[in-house]
Amino acid sequence: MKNIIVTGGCGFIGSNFVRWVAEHHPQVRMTVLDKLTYAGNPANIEGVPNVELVVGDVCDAALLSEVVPGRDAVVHFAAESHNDNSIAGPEPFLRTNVEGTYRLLEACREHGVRLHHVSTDEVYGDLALDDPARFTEETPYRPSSPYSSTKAASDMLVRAWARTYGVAATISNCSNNYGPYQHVEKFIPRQVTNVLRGERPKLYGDGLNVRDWIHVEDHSSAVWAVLERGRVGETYLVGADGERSNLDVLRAVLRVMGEPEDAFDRVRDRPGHDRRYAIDASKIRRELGWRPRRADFLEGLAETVAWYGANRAWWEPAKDAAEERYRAQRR
Ligand code: NAD
Ligand code: TDX
Repeated sequence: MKNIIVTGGCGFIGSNFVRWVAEHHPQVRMTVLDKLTYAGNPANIEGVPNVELVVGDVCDAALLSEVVPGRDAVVHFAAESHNDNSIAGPEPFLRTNVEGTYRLLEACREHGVRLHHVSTDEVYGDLALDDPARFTEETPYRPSSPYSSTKAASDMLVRAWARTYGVAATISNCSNNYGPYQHVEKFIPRQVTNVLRGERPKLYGDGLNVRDWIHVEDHSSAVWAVLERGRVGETYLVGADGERSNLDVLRAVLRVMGEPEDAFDRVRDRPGHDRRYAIDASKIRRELGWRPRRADFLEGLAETVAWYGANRAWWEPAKDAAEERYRAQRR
């Protein structure tokens, strides 16, 4: 891997991946292809060596036929990624997540380029709180939200193109990421930036929903492991044994920020809200020797809180618009 395209490389995970690759594999040249939607910020990759930014849409077949040929791989992070937005307006999710993945598959097929598709554990639906099971690569797809159903559709396209046309594709399905540069609409940054602005955090429903948290650096190293050592045609689940209820996470945020643990509001629940996600990452550990290095959640959380405190100029311009969207959704 010497020359790769990173779609969505100005978003949260894509930009962390770009910075991680630049640090750990400085010989790799990266072209970031990003539409710069509300979620994309070129400042996220400013100053990173060996990176070129092409502003454009993954649905633009003509553009793909210019940038894809001759690459070692396309690493596909670009997506509409927020569940609440998908409930309020699903159309861009269909376009970017489904049609965009289709266009990339066609470009990779035509030009014989490897594709790594970055996906989510949400394609498996949810588990009950008391279910001992965790998701594995064999769990049947059962997505619940417009967002997760479009990600499930994109995974299916990748599998079909790999089997039918022999596209050299791999897929990773990761659990909930946290860390620096995450958009203020998402759970942890929303609560941290609320506290920083003197506003109360907002917890959906009873707050007992469980997410399986992983630091974004560990997701980056997992995607790299699949790119370098993954078997073409395979799917790898990525997680760091980080199951926690939203209530626990919120109380931890409040503790780290020196606030009383009950200083938050309960608000209307998300329609169709998935109860619990949990990943069994044995396959990527066993086959690729991947290990999470940032598995201490409370340490990573404290560092993330400090990052938002030190980077107000990065998140403040996006905060009012994000809260306006929530007001319209009344969450
Ligand atoms: P994000 O919303 O922060 O970033 C998405 C990026 O894609 C932005 O830079 C945006 O400008 C770009 N983009 C959107 N539409 C585009 C288009 N049509 N063409 C080109 N670029 C476009 O998302 P994220 O949280 O960084 O997620 C990245 C990927 O990882 C997504 O595919 C998501 O499904 C997956 N994922 C996310 C998580 C998580 O916890 N956030 C977990 C597992 C998987
Ligand atoms: O204000 C909030 N209050 C709240 O209680 C917000 C924004 C969220 N929540 C809850 C909903 C979820 O149970 O917190 C949990 C996490 O919410 P999000 O950050 O919106 O993440 P989630 O819906 O779990 O999806 C995330 O992980 C999987 C990413 O956004 C997806 O892109 C990824 O695929």
